[in-house]
Amino acid sequence: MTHRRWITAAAVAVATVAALNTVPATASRPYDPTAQSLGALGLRHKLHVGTAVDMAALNDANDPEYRRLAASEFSSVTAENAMKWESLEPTRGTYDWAAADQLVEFAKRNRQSVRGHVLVWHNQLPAWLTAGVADGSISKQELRELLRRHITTVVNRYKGKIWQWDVVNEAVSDPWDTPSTLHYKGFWAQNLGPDYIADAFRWARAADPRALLFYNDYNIEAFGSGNPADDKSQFVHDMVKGLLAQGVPIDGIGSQGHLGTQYGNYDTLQVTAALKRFAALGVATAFTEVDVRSELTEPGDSAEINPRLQASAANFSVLMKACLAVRSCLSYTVWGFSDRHSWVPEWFDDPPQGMATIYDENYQPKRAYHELKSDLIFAGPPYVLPRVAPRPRG
Ligand code: 9MR
Repeated sequence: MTHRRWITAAAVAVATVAALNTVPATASRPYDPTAQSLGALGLRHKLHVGTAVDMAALNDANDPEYRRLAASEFSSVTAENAMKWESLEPTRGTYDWAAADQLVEFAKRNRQSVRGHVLVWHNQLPAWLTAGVADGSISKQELRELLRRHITTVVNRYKGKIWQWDVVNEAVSDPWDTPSTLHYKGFWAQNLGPDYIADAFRWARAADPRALLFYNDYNIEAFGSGNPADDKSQFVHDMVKGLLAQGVPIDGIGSQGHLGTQYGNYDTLQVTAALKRFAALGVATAFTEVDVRSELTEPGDSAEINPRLQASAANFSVLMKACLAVRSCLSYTVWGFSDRHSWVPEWFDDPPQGMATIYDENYQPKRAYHELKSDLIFAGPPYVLPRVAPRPRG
């Protein structure tokens, strides 16, 4: 090889290594991607892999493994409950920031991004608020003002520290609700009408010009009939399109990703297509609350557990591969990382459900964890390229 050719070859090799963001192997330090965390492997693709954090578990001195994994395995965190209105303002006029502040500090110490969850939702509202509206002591006009003040106060407190805010959560009904035609549901729509959605995004933007502002919902992982009357993905798509046309500063659509192995499951290309349709609106996307639960009919029976572990892993992987395939998909967050701390068994008891996360109750990684890891390791150009984040809309 001539000197010149050799230099060219060396330059190409260096550029390739840089592009893949990998560490070259040496005899003394063989490169082993399986030893890397999900968070580190995700960053090869500029993808944040995150988890929801349960503050009680994080602070439990008898459960140090929770804190260790929350700190080391993920590049992003979400407060599972600590930033909800009932947690922040349990008594009217008195904010309790302790837990939310603690999570933001934890993230900073561990160089993690924070997804803020959640500014406007019909659940986990303070009792003083819902009771006041119910007994008429809080008027509609006052309610709107209380919402404006809440959003402004919370966003302002964490200004510059939150990467993505879930501004509005779960505003749309499901086909099993009454009426079955999809509509704006819940406390806020009932009391303020659907305009609260545009208002909320505008108020959030006014308080933080840099955070990415998301609409977040479940059962929008794939499109269905394409009719917004019964296809929730289409409804959300059309809603966001309408908001953008009105100049509302919405930057992203969060697809929660609460799946169950007992349901018909999606395939990767279906989910990829859904993300692309959202992305075509010009917004970012993210999986924000991924878990895959199973019915536990015969606990301990390996003939049942094996297919459930396998199906759960496949579902986690479908969402990850779809996310990797679409450059607008900025983050992939699991809703709790261990079966020891998961909302699922508390919520679904007839029949009991569980096994929804990527580590078992003893913090041993499950098949789902290994599949996510392989997805991150084996992905790369030309089809999987680094994420492209939008500039926050003014
Ligand atoms: O995981 C959360 C659980 O601890 C709470 O009790 C529950 C109360 O509504 O909310 C859970 O988180 C929800 C999230 O905030 C929004 N999407 C659905 C999640 C699971 O219910």
